[in-house]
Amino acid sequence: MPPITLHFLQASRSIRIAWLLSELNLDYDVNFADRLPNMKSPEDFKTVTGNPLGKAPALRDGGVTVYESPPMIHAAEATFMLHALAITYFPWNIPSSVSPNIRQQTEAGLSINVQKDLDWLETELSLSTGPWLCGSELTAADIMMQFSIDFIMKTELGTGGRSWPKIEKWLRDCGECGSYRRAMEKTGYELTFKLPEVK
Ligand SMILES: N[C@@H](CCC(=O)N[C@@H](CS)C(=O)NCC(=O)O)C(=O)O
Repeated sequence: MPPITLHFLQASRSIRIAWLLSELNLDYDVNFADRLPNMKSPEDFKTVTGNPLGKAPALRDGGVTVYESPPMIHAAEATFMLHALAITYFPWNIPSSVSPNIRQQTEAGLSINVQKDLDWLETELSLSTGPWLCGSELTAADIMMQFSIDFIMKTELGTGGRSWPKIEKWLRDCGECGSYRRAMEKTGYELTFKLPEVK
């Protein structure tokens, strides 16, 4: 039996990984799931994949499960920013005839993904062997992720008033990192992003 299992949700990004494995001539098993009528994946599929975000694809290689490819660098944009920006853009574009109640319900629905993402990052940081996302050394993953997380935390987009202590410590460490401070001094950068008032 091949040691690799691809958790494959139909009509999804899962095809990327099937293609990649195929291109690499790697043998693999496939755990298929069809989408539910609401286009979500079945609950048991989410449990089986081992992906705490409950998304596909996920790939198990021996004892290791990988999701988000390439991990963290891709996730900074394609997961964290995508989910947060949906909440940013929504009030800018919603017709003023839509009731406040519907607006609140929609924002609450969109916030679920942001909070799941932050829960995942909190877990990753608790599993790290050092202060950074991938252990004791600063990597591109930290540098990519820092802006996304700083943006979400400062604007409180979708955070629902919750706190994530490990993420907050990691953000402070990023802020105190010598190369970050040098980049700030050179560019005059500061993140002061005020979301416009909703009409
Ligand atoms: N950034 C992630 C996105 C994963 C993702 O959002 N997958 C969708 C399918 S394309 C999914 O699992 N949706 C089902 C659900 O949310 O229940 C990646 O590239 O792996």
